[in-house]
Amino acid sequence: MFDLVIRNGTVVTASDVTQCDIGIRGERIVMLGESLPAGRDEIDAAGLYVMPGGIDSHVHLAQPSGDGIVMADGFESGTRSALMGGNTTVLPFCLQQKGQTLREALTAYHALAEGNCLTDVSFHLIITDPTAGVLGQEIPALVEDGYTSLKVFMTYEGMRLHDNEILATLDAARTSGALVMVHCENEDAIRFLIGKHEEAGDVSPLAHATTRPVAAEREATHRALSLAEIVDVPIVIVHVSNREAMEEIDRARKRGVKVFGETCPQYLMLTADDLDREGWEGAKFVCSPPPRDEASKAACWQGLEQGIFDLYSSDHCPFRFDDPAGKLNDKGKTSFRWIPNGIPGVETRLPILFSEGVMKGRIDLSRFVALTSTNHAKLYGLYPRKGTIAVGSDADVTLWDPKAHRTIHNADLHHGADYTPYEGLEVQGWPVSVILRGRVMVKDGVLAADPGSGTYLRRKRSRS
Ligand code: DUC
Ligand code: ZN
Ligand code: ZN
Repeated sequence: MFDLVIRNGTVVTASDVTQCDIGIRGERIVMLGESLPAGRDEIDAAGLYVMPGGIDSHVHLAQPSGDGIVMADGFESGTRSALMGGNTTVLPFCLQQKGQTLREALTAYHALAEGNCLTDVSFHLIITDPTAGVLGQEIPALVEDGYTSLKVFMTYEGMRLHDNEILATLDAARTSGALVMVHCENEDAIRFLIGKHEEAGDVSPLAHATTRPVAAEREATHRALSLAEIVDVPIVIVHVSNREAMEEIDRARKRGVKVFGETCPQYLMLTADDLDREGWEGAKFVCSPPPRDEASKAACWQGLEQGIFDLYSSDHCPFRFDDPAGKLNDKGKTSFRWIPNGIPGVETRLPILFSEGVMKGRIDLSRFVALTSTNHAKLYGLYPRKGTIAVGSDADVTLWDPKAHRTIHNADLHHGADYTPYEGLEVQGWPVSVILRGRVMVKDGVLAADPGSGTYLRRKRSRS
């Protein structure tokens, strides 16, 4: 007897679309086939797409964000929002503060997550202080313990690494088998431009976009790829916003560099004009890299369709808008440079790509699954436990109703932010039910589980 059978659905994986039933026992899928025998529980998925649960491998939760600024989501609200948006696993970032060991950072971050999650979680490590101990001892030991991915920043004073530090971190990653994600923007160029804009009295949210131009992202992307080529190690270029950075990725691939590309909903749906909205409203769209122009949006869509991008992630980095601890903090109201960088999106990531990508014929169902789940699992060491529907995999399943029409309103979302950048967007297709390791967490749009249902995932090395 199965514990749960999902019957009559159209099962979609990154390789196939088939009609079959799914038999689940305990936390795992144990059988796929036609007309499976009865289960203790049954879900009739007729008319629905049955897909692997979404994996969002780029999420910021409870991340320290500077003086008096508080991220709008911790683990409970962030994973609840992820779950309601069709995700079963998220990978947030554990930030090493300068002077901290990675173990200290992890202990604090695990304490925040423990008992509070509604999806499974696993952490990437942000390296801000690559000491000899971090590089020589901690990274190799932590990779063995299942922390198999790192992020480095080329921008933000206090977080950015210089080229010599990036090289040393890439080298430690190569030796230990970690995968490095790189935030590519040229800090010195941005500082220079911020100085110019402030001198000229141009402090509006739009100046956030003009002081972080495509050239600053393109140059840093080129440099990161060159450094990876020199060390001979794979890297992930995260949150790519425009064609020129995409071309750097393409050229590096042709030289034989192993590089993976990620883009995000904001680069498909928003432009710098959104930062120029009335009053200080533009602050709602301040994120880095910034949204660009219509041509960049079209280029990023092309990158999803044609394979420049392997990953589509939210870069959920939520701050409240009308809040002294958020976008409109005292200094944030005086200049763009004090507006915290980041926008919410973990709950809307999948519906946006389903509606704008699949329903509008830009990508097919299997590509949707690859971009939103399977590739994340493969790259970050969770496959085949996660990211597919197969015998032996965790029973992480999302049921999609392709006929559902919704208008996105912040009031209906579950994150801690007081706005969504996609307010009023009409979408077709919605994740109506979500199953996490065999447990029905969301049933017909209604949350049916408590915090603590999600577990921490130790990961293998990347299958890149
Ligand atoms: N980089 C991110 O990856 N997320 C939000 C802000 C940032 O700069
Ligand atoms: Zn980043
Ligand atoms: Zn991010």
